[in-house]
Amino acid sequence: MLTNKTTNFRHCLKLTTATGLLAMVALPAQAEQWRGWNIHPPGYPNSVALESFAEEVAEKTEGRVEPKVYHNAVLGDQPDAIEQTRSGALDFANFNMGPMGPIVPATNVLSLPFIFSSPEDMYRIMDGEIGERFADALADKNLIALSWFGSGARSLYNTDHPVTSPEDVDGLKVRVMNNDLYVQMIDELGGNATPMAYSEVYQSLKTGVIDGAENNYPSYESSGHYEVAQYYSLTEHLILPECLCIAKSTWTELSEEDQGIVREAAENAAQEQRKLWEEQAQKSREMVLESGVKINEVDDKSVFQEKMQPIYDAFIQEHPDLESLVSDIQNAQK
Ligand code: BDP
Repeated sequence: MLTNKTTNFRHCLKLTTATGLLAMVALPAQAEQWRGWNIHPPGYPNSVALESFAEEVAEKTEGRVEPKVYHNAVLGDQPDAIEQTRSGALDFANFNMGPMGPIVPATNVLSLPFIFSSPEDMYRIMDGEIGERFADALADKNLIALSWFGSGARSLYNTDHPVTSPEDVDGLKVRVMNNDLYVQMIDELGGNATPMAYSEVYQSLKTGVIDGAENNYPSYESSGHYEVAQYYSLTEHLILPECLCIAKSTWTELSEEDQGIVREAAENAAQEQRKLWEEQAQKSREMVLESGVKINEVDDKSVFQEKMQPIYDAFIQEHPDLESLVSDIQNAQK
């Protein structure tokens, strides 16, 4: 025989189950909570654009998807976050194509120094058929590139002197992003490259572990690197696209309608980011100048460019399948 206590418990359980079922019927389907990775602080052009993306997706899917952006790389450094997005542990992210190279070899083409002549050329080419080829290569590694952000041009900076010719790089310890091509790039200029996470650069500059690094104006400013490395030399050796990428598993779970919404929101975010970028690059430039940074032009960039030829040769020898991608980008700028 059942005791009263047990009967009551069973009764309770039945009621709870019934209420639970009712609730399930009455409530709308549960929202998908998306976690988004971002390396930059709030207010940075990419951060603002990612927030707009999240808002537009939440609004247009009527809450079926609720993306949340985590700024300042709190979810891990970039190479880590790329892996997390590939596996679906993270849902979306803004990735630079630099640290993407070791995972998606085709994207290394974008990291060949001086491959793009200007950010405008980069946008035009990435928005067209060539950009789709990169998106396909990313998709093969479980990353869906929805749109392309800009990141200006990267230039060298250091704590000691202006760089006007490759000789000025001789012996400099320079931090680079995690990609062997950048190690070769600094080697060719006679410096010593140290691949290192972005978050470690400030302290390493301060303590003299490295003498310099390379980045665009907004990152040079927002990271505070300009406080410690006050010579910024306009080598403009890399013009790297960045993607707004989604995990393939997250993408394929979406209905066709929601995929359309998400893609459009990503394209809008890219337009916003590109516009904000121009404004921020100006502001950051002025800000670092006011703080005493010495910016110098590099009159003859072709000397730097010529030094990069062995990198192109070795790359094509190692990846003959990517030769046409390299020449298609070059030809699209003639
Ligand atoms: C910034 C990029 C960011 C990189 C960083 C770096 O936007 O994705 O991680 O440079 O140098 O310009 O690591």
